[in-house]
Amino acid sequence: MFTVTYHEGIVSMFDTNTIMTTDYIELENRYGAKNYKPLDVVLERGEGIWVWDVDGRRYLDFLSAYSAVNQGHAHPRILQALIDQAQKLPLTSRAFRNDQLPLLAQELCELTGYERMLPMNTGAEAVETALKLARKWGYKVKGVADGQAEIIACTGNFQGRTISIISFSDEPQYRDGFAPFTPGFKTVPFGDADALEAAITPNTVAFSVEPIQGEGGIIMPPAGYLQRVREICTRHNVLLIADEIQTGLGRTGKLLASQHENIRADIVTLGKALSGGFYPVSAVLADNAIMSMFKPGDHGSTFGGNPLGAAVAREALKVLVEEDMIDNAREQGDYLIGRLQRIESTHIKEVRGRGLLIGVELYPEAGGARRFCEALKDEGLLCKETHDHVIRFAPPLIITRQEIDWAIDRIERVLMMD
Ligand code: IF1
Repeated sequence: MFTVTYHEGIVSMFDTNTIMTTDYIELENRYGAKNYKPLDVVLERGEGIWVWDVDGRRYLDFLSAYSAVNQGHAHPRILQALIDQAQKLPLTSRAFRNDQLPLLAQELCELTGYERMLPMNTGAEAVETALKLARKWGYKVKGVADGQAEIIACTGNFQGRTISIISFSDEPQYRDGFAPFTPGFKTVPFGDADALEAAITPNTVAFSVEPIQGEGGIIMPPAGYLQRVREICTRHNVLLIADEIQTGLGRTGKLLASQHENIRADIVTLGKALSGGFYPVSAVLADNAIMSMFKPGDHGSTFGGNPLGAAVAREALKVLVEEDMIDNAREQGDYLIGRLQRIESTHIKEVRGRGLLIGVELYPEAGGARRFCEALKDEGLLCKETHDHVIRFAPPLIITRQEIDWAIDRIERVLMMD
């Protein structure tokens, strides 16, 4: 039975000492917008690669909150940075300066080799910032007629959910019911450098690409693609925007996925693990020639660059480097991909990925990836399907070989089921 208890005027229908998974699911179904179809697991605690649900069951997190907890859940050093700063000064707005943003700016620029950074909050805001930066550069530097700037993106992209970003999405569900769309975008097939070159016009100001397409299904580019894209953009005076919000910060075994092909984008967007999963922090990186397009008042955000987020991001970057998580992602990712490739399941069409960003594509006859994710949940491993037939495996970058072996035993058992 329910007991009605009041907490500062908020009526809770449940006694939170006896509430169970099904109660939480019922509440969320009753009061929450249905904009997701999550697995029916209700989590209440996380530590490292492990999370626990309200019934005390432990799971290995193989999604890492879509690569936002590369450093592992509740990393103690980042937690302490959050607590320390929260007790001092969480927010100033950019009307005033604070003592954390300048240090994050220096540390992030020195780590990535870019001259300037612009702090935002969500990944989508960073992508929108990059688009605005590219358009303004197009008008002020390249000389594109006002209002004529074109930006090229790739089919199969996922770079956020704002109306301008879905304006270049080719996923019907992400667009359905949200027209009219922002003009000035076109798409070319991901991986096809010739198609990119053919699509460039004198009004093209930028090409925006994920080095590996995440939500598109962990789609790897052909070898040399990013190098050809870099050469084409340079030759046509088109800015190369690399969306590293999911692939960056060690996920693929290098600081930035672009580094696997030794290319340097003109603009880079970061997010997710930039805060270790504690707080929305995103950033746009560029050199002075591009970032100087923004004059005071051109662009901003209430929370962008706030001291709490900056303090958290500083520590998140420090632990990523000091605890050697990037090399571990490469080493353990190679091991995990190798183990997955040796699973002799008739369901598996392809195992692909780099570092700890891995997709296992199933044949359509397998009946869709969701049921395998449900079965893996029951085995104590949390992961998420993407685009029906791909299971995404993306554990925190701190995972050990022994923990991968624990996971593989369960993945193999589930993928061998009918
Ligand atoms: C959802 C996945 C989806 C991103 C890249 C920008 C953003 C994302 C490469 C925007 C965000 C999240 C959004 C979340 C699910 C997840 C996701 F790819 F990571 F799995 F959807 F594609 N660029 N990806 O991956 O960042 O505004 O969310 O901070 O919207 O369902 P955001």
